Amino acid sequence: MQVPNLEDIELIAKNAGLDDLSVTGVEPLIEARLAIEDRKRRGLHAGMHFTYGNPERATDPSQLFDGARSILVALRSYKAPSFESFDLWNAKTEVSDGGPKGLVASYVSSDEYGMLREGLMKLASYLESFGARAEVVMDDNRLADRAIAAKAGLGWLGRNTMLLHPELGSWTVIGSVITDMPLEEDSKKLPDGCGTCRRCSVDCPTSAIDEFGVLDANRCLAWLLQAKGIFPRQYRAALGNRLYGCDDCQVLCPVNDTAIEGSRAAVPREDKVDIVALLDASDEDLMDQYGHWYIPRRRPEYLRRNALVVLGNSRIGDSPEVERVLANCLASPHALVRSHAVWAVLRLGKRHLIGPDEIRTLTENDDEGLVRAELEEWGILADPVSP
Ligand code: B12
Ligand code: SF4
Ligand code: SF4
Repeated sequence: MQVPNLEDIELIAKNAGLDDLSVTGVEPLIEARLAIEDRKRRGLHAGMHFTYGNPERATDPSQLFDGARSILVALRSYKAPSFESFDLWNAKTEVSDGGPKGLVASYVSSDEYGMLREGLMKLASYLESFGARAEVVMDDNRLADRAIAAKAGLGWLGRNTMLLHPELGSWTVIGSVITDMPLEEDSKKLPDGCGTCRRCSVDCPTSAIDEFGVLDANRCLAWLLQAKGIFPRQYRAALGNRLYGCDDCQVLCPVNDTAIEGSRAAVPREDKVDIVALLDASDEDLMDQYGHWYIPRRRPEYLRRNALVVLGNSRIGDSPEVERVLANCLASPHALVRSHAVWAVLRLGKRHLIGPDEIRTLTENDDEGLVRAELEEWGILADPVSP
């Protein structure tokens, strides 16, 4: 099989919006496997599946297909959020003239995964034109992306667990093309560049990073926004205005201070969401607008759950619009939504929205006792009708 030279591959990658690329082999990622198993054993994965579902497979790229020999690992750099949109140490929802806004993490504020996939597909087609087999794998349970990128020498794994590229920083998404083509390896493992810095550990709003490179997903806001069930009460205030994802441990990272921007920008999407409009939207509209997010069980009530926590954190005073949507949420058919509406109402000091009639209807169809538990937390009698 004829093998193309790396310069040509790099040029195609660059033109396809990929900002760095390296070639590595398919040997197993032993340290990564041990790391995943360790997090699992300690319960730090918070029940997530992803690479934790089958650590052995996720860290053995040779299993991707019979005959796989080389991996092109690519990074796509995306735009860092503007510093002004952050209120890092004082969690509170931004309240502007247009009402409270929820913040969307930068990697989804434009279609970065779409652009990454497109770029990787172009690389795969190029290899296929030489008669090779080539498959794209990105953000997939079958491969630990950061570990393969670190092995390919595209950066080091930082204290915050991100892959830190010496020039692009951590504002990158990672993907690979696996091929049976015998490409020459050009990777060289980079040394740790974090040194004695501990900023991400110190400033994470929920102290989710204690040990170097170990994330406790039970505390990580990025995960809690995607997890099923109630949003844990102890982390609601810390959520501040984050509606989807969390960028704090990157915004604070000094390596990102000098990060250069990628070559091709993706089409921007929303980076701030109007919370009142979200809570007013129908199920259908919510899924149309935010269906590209990871939403537990694909159920729109989880978007409302998260939006209600954000709303509760806003310091909005008198606002008929806000009171109207809160009253609607208190009457939601979903106990999950009602329980978070109770929290938001009481956190905003709007106790008058919960009268005796509301208490009665709130606790109906509350099989798991979610609303009752919330009312009890606030010292409100949950069941005035029972004997
Ligand atoms: C599960 C997951 C999450 C979980 C858990 C994250 C975590 N830190 O584990 C949650 C939902 C919290 C999450 C959040 C985010 N995620 Co995420 N996530 C993933 C996913 C699907 C799997 C990650 C994984 O395997 N975790 C398992 C743990 C144990 O891995 P780890 O902590 O990274 O540890 C690795 C290293 O320690 C390594 N290792 C340890 N020792 C050694 C030694 C050597 C020599 C080597 C080579 C490796 C190695 O082994 C481990 C396994 O890779 C990947 C996609 C994928 N398929 O890989 C994206 C991914 C990691 N996420 C990504 C992003 C962008 C994010 C967010 C920034 C999104 C946001 N803004 O909200 C946050 C960042 C939070 C953070 N600090 O991690 C990017 C990261 C890009 C980058 N430059 O690092 C990825 C790679 C997706 C992608 N394809 O681009 N994510
Ligand atoms: S994503 Fe946010 S909550 Fe998670 S570790 Fe980073 S700073 Fe902490
Ligand atoms: S904030 Fe400091 S310790 Fe954390 S990842 Fe960045 S350089 Fe490393």
